[in-house]
Amino acid sequence: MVKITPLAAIGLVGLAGQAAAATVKIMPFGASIVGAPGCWRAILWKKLQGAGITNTDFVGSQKATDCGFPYDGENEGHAGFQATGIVADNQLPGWLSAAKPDIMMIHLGTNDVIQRKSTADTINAYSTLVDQMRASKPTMKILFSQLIPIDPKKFSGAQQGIIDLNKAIATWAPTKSTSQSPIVVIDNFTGFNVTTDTVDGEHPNDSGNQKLANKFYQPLVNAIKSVSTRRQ
Ligand SMILES: *[C@@H]1O[C@H](CO)[C@@H](O)[C@H](O)[C@H]1NC(C)=O
Ligand SMILES: *[C@@H]1O[C@H](CO)[C@@H](O)[C@H](O)[C@H]1NC(C)=O
Ligand SMILES: CC(=O)N[C@H]1CO[C@H](CO)[C@@H](O)[C@@H]1O
Repeated sequence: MVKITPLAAIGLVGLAGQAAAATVKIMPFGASIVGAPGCWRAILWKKLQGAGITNTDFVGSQKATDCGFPYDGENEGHAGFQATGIVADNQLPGWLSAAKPDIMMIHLGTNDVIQRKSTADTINAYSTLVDQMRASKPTMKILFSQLIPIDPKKFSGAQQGIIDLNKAIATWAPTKSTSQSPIVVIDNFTGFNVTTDTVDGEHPNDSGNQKLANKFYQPLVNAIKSVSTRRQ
């Protein structure tokens, strides 16, 4: 972190190149698919480095897990957590104020479905969480992933719950999106196969991690650019 004196700050206003290099903080947010181990985040970080996008800081109270190579792995992925539970326990505001993200990258709700929370209750929880994100930063950029499928043989009935919640996310997100704080929906369901892309019918394997990284990549690059060009 470089300390910017008032004089240098004035200089930055006119220098698009330097302004674009300002650090953009990204909070990956969700449950075990995000955090434990969540190696799609490592692959995603590596893709950003490969593209020369290095002005990022992944943030959150959870540390990097071992994904075979070093990467910026802080995150807010809490194994077993539900969107409805995070709201009930009012956990997000504290995580946000500790880390101050510019971008939220979210895959959250699989445990709500497994624990039979209704689609409506989970969507209501999402709305509260988005309000909390905007209370932390009014211009928060929000990447909201639809949920990857889970194996219906292992989680009886849950597959349909995932499909229902994904449909609800697609209709809810545009109503909650604003121009200063857009919600971009990322379709992580289509093309994801529980047999070949997960280790256990739920958590992504190498192939699934690659797919998640690929789906998140371009929306994340767009969000990083929109944050860094706005910065002064
Ligand atoms: C997933 O992969 C398995 C094994 O290759 C295949 O039998 C199945 O049809 C695939 N499912 C989907 C939804 O593509
Ligand atoms: C998981 O990913 C690897 C590497 O892409 C693949 O070869 C394997 O068949 C996948 N499935 C399981 C169940 O590990
Ligand atoms: C099953 C499911 O939720 N599929 C959705 C995946 O995302 C696309 C585009 O966002 C939707 O059209 C599908 O219905």
